[in-house]
Amino acid sequence: PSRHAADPIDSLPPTFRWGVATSSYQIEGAVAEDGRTPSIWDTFCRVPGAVANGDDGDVACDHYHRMPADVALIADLGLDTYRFSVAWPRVQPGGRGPANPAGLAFYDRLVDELLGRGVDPWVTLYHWDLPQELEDAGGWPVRDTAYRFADYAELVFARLGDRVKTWTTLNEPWCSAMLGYAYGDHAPGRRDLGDGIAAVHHLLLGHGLATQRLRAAAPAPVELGITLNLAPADPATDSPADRDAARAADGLANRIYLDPLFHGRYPQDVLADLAAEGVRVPVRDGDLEVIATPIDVLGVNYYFGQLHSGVDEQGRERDEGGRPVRRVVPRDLPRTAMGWEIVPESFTDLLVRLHRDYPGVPLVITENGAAFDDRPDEDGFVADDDRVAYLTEHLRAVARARSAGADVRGYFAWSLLDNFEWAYGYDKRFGIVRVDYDTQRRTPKRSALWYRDTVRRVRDRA
Ligand code: PNW
Repeated sequence: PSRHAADPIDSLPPTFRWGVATSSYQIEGAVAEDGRTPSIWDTFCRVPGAVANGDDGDVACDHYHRMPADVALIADLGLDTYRFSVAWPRVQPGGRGPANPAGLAFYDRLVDELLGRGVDPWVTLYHWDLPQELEDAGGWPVRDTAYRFADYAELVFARLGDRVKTWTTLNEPWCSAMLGYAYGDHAPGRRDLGDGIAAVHHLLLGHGLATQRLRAAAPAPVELGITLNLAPADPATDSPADRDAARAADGLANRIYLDPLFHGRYPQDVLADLAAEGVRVPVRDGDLEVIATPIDVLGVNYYFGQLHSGVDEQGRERDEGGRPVRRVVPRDLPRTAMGWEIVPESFTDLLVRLHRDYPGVPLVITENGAAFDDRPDEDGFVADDDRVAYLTEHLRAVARARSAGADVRGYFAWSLLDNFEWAYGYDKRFGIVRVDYDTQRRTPKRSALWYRDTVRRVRDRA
């Protein structure tokens, strides 16, 4: 085959990792089995109006009882890696104290099932299901939670570390901290900027402490990392006000995580913005050294980019309270069912920018995908050409970023299955495999077959 591939996807190397991702609360169900205690999401789902249709994760995709068949699905798609998360309240009920062997046994079986089918397990330790008891003790705004997380990480590692070689501490601390504690859209539903920022710091501290503990506990080399959802923030125009709005948005979405992780400091401009709101980051001596503990891989979740403006519709740069105007300017671009603008070019820009500003750390796309208004035929098959187009364009964006020097090592589609999409409940479907929630039947969508064929083609070319 020619070295100059017509499709940039065909330039991805033979060593490139191909996978799918899920998370515990979104697929497992079985919320009261084998000693699992409630998480903040079990509680939040019971708050009237918090989740669409009053949906919850009680049953979800019933993955807890269908795990071997779901693993078979992954293997049949020809994928080499599966990214899943461990439910903290399953393996350490209440968030402290001894392990729950029955809860750990599930992940033990999952790992063995994967390895038996030639699929590499990638474990995420925290994908948002904080034990409710820890929330009752203050949650992520409280410093102690970081230490509880490090203990929990060690306990999972002690059981799975002999077979799992890649570990992600946190999934998307922006969502945990800001959606959970500052904006109230996610569990536990608090709305306080100070709580949100304290949560940011304690999540990062927990990440650093856990990284140190796992590194010390590992007998052989392991790959340790964190996954961030990074949101490209571009100015709507070249005006100083719009550029400042984009700077501020980038600061709070991206640099407040990246700078401490890779440069050992919080960005000054973000600290100044927060101080203007009367908020400070609760940093203690030595915290930043812990947070900047070297990692082996940065997980990047990308869904959309946004344009930002510092000017309102009337041309004013200050709101009534004298604060700078901050607003997202919608573009005339196609959107997913989430209302998210489809901007693959921003994905390339983001990866190239990471390579430039935070050089040296390999990148893996730990999530990328889209919800669309799927219409199954009478056999449950979904001809999701919109999702195929989304995934194709975004994989091309990854390949282009690699050609521009970004060290991207792999790609995980979000998600294997339609699942519990947080505050949107079961309304929004991100799966490449359809789930019929009445029968729990799984039917690969056209996008799953496309993904299988693409992976096979790229591997065969090599
Ligand atoms: C991620 N935003 O969440 C999560 O890691 C997944 O669990 C989730 O299902 C997936 O993306 C799709 O939403 C996000 O508002 C939630 O920017 C919200 C945002 C981004 C990511």
